[in-house]
Amino acid sequence: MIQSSLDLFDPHPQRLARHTLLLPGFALPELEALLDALRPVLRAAPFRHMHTPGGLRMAVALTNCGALGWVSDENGYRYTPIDPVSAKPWPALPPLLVDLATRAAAQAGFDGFVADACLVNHYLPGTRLSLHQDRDEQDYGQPIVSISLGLPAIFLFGGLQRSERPRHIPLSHGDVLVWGGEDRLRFHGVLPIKPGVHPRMGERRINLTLRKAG
Ligand code: MD6
Ligand code: FE
Repeated sequence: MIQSSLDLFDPHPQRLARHTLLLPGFALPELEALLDALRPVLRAAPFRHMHTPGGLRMAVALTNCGALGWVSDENGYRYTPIDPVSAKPWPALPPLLVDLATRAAAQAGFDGFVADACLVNHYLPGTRLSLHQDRDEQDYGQPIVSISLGLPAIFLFGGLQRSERPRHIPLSHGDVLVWGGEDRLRFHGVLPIKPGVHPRMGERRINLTLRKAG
């Protein structure tokens, strides 16, 4: 069968699990505006390598914007209103990002999602993110909206037990993943990023996760 060429430009959402929806290319129409909005955020709160409570330096560099930002140090993981590096509030969440997340969440059946936190992860080739659960937010009834930019990644999509073998989900530049409900506490991670240079983003992958943390 010959695939309609239109499908290449308007791929269908893919339901990966009951409450997990992959929206291929969903962020692409607003990509340049999104990058414009991100630039001042990264100036005010540059990427940094945090440490796990056990003292290990995280391979992923990260920062935040929004009323709350996720931090990790010797005292544990938590959301804080203040960036410990600048000692100022995190930069504001760009309205464009809040709106994109609300629309993506609605497509997945989560109406009225309003993000108050955005964690920004930076990966170089070779960087990985080990299996974890996201459980520092107040209300697990709220979904997480994840936007992938730059180099492609293999997302590890596991189960509610760490021991469950994760599925491998390819994520590309502009893809948006929404998950919540019974999938909200699934273990997940990212395999080491393959070497490469993305035509728009260069030698990196950036992932934005929008959350309702407070
Ligand atoms: C990443 N993402 O894709 C890491 N967490 O770089 C996450 O850890 C994540 O994509 C919760 C929900 C969606 C995610
Ligand atoms: Fe996560």
